[in-house]
Amino acid sequence: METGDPLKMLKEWISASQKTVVLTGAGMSTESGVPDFRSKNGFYAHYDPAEVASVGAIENHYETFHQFYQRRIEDLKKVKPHKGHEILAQWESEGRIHLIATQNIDRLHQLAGNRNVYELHGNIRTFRCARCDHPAGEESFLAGKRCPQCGGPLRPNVVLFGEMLPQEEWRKTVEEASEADLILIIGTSLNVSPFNQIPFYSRGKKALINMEPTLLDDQLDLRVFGKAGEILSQLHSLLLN
Ligand code: BV8
Repeated sequence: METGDPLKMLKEWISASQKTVVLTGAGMSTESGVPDFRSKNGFYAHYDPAEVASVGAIENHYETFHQFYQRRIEDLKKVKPHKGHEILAQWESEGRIHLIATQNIDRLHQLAGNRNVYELHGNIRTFRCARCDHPAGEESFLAGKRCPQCGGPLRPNVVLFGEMLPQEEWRKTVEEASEADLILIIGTSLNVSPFNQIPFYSRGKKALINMEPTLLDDQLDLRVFGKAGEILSQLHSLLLN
């Protein structure tokens, strides 16, 4: 772990990096008003992940599953990217960052203007039948409709616990990470695998911007504690000078 002012150190690393891959989690979106999962007032304080975000949830607790996603979809209609998202979009256009691999399903990175974004935990903007995979629309899902093809239950195209991550995006993320000289991890508890393994495909430096320590801090090279939007704004100002 490095010593000295972590913010200035991180600014130097970003400045010097030839290839930076950014990994984000729910902490990247809380300043847009989207709750995270494992903080004290996060989603999992009110919902059991096994009941709402696992494959079994659809078969055994469809009502709770449907309510969980219905609420998140409705809430997302009111949120927009914050300063931190906008800075990451500017950094992509300036060539400072190469790729964002996100666990978030809110598409705020894309709304802010980032084009190289891999959604490794899917999204809640597109839907399908949980039984026959027939594509479905948001309004059908929100209305609790069944699949017109087979009568099965509808679901968002998120990656639930026990499901594989999208293989092509996963392969490309691992490839980019293995060539990166800086992995910048923002707003995640690094609880969930295999996403939390991505930093370790890189031989480069691994830096964290987060409100609190994560499970893997002892394997990281630098940590800046604070709010993503604020830290990214400070880094942005430092990089301008
Ligand atoms: C798979 C649905 C294999 C989408 C989610 C036992 C031990 C170890 C692993 C396992 C195990 N049992 C099962 C597993 C594997 C499992 C897993 O990792 N479980 C963990 C939790 C124990 N993983 C899987 O099942 C994955 N699939 O492994 O498949 C396989 C192989 C063959 C065949 C079939 C399958 C699939 C992972 C599922 C991902 N989907 N939910 C949704 O509804 O969103 S997980 C859920 O957690 C979300 O997706 C979310 O993206 C993800 C990670 O959460 P974070 O983003 O990190 O959010 P969190 O709240 O935890 O942390 C936020 C952090 O930000 C906090 O530290 C907070 O302090 C900070 N913060 C907050 N605000 C700010 C901030 N920081 C800065 N600024 C702020 N403003």
